[in-house]
Amino acid sequence: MPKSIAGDLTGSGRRFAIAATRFNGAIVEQLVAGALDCLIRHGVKDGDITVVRVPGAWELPLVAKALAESRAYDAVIALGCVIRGETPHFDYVAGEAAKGLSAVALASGVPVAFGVLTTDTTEQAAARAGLKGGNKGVDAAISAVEMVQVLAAIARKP
Ligand code: INI
Repeated sequence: MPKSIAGDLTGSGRRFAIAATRFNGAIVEQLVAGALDCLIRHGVKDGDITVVRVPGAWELPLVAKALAESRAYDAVIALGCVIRGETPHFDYVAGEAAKGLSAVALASGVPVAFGVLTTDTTEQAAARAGLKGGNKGVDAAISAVEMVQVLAAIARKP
């Protein structure tokens, strides 16, 4: 019988930092609302959540690094929105945000959830921020909770 390790979706007693961009703020605030609601519904206390605003997606990795290295949080949730139609440097901003956030998680050992929408249009972004059902902030928050738990389970059962 193979051994199995899985993280449950219990967030109680855990601390989370949300880094959210001001750029495309109307959409990103919907992601923040979704992430907060999700964390609370999974048992995280209000006071165990910190929301940090950053200018844009480009800045997310550096702030995620500072949050992860502070060791004050069990996971970081990065939320943002990069829309291709609105920027000729879409690929740089979106690509570097993704690469940087991944690098922070690997270097720090602290889970960093990728809740950055990368879409062609504002309509697509709004749809993924709750307008049509799905909300990337919720997805990122639940991934963060699961990652905290799966890493804790691995540490308990080497
Ligand atoms: N930042 C975003 O978060 N989303 C975008 O779509 C975007 N566009 O369109 O350019 C964007 N640019 C700003 C960038 O993230 C930095 O804040 C800026 O370059 C200053 O460093």
